[in-house]
Amino acid sequence: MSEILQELLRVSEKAACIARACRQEETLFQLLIEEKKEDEKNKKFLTDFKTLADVLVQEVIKHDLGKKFPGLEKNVKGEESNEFTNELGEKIIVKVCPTEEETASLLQKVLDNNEAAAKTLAKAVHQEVTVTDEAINAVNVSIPIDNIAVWVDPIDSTYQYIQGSGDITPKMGVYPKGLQCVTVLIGVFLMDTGHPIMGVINQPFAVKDPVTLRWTGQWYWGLSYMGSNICSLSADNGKPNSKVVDDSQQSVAPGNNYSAVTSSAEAKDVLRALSVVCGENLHFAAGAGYKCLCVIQDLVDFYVFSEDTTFKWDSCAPHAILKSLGGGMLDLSECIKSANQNNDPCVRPHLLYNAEVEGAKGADRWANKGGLIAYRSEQRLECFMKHFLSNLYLPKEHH
Ligand code: 2IP
Ligand code: CA
Repeated sequence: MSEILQELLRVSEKAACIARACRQEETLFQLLIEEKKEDEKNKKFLTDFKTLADVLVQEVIKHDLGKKFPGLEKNVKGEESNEFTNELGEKIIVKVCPTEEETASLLQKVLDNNEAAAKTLAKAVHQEVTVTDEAINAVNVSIPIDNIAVWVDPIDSTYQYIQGSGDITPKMGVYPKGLQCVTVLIGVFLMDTGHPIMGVINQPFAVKDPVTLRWTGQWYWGLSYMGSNICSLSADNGKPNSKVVDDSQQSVAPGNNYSAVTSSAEAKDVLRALSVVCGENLHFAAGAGYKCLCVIQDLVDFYVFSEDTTFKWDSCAPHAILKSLGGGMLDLSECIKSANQNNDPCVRPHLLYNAEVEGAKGADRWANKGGLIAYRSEQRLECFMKHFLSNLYLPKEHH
């Protein structure tokens, strides 16, 4: 059994429990949706609860992984910093304390003295969470703990987490927005090569009980290391006949051959090319992690995004899972460049996780600068890229 994978899954579930608690416990939900006007803000306290929820979940993941694997916590990285300086210049460090009571009193300091909310949150932070996943018990791969680091996105798709509805109807299985688009992402990579090797995606709001209105989650994991490729989903996803497409038939008109998901923020020329190639099978969805999940679940063939607004913490976990299924995640701008230079298509520009963007500052140091394309099948990728690229640079229509 791979203890590390087991622990990643367990902490992802704890994170999901905290995420659910913040929406389902009334004292916390009120804080989550509350938008304070500038002059209502109490300057002595950290008033942005959504940032606190994010940071706290990240700290729980770091704390629990460090407890089980001492030293690993130093290599757990994410978007959030746990240091806050309020407008009075006081520094507050949000962390998991040794006891629930201590965590509650620390949280009370940053929660405008709201004792009830601090206690509820501390209870979620210190609760015992256990998970059972038969398939994970069968994984027998030893991972070099000294050479691994972890990218964490505690709550991806924060906007949907706060504003999202629980009653969105999916289109061909894909949720364009809503709570289903929220994910907890934990990805492990090798520090020396930057390659992703393990990932967990936890979807805290996967299914809503129509009677109790309570949510249950769903998790997905994958491991791809030294020739071992194991995933919580099988490579054919249990639907062996779901995608029988003969890519060699060039006469088949593009338009319903391929399917893709992208962001509503995608650039116009890319959208135009995607629409030509995918037709009605082009989807839009919120959340970088969720869009990857659509590829992992085989709801679409590709997630394509040309902008630089996804980050290492968004892609590391899904990338590892895609690798375990025989796919991957590439730098889109490098793919376009190498296609133009007629380079060997076998040498693919996989995203790496250990190197900063040169000259960038802040979060942008860890941006997926050249955009990305996520895929499950190498073969389909190759054919898709040909169609996509040939449509990307069509001369614009003259008026
Ligand atoms: C965001 C989130 C957004 C996504 C953006 C991510 O992370 O996943 O939904 O934009 O790239 O960085 P889009 O939905 O347009 O793809 P977070 O919510 O954690 O800031
Ligand atoms: Ca994110």
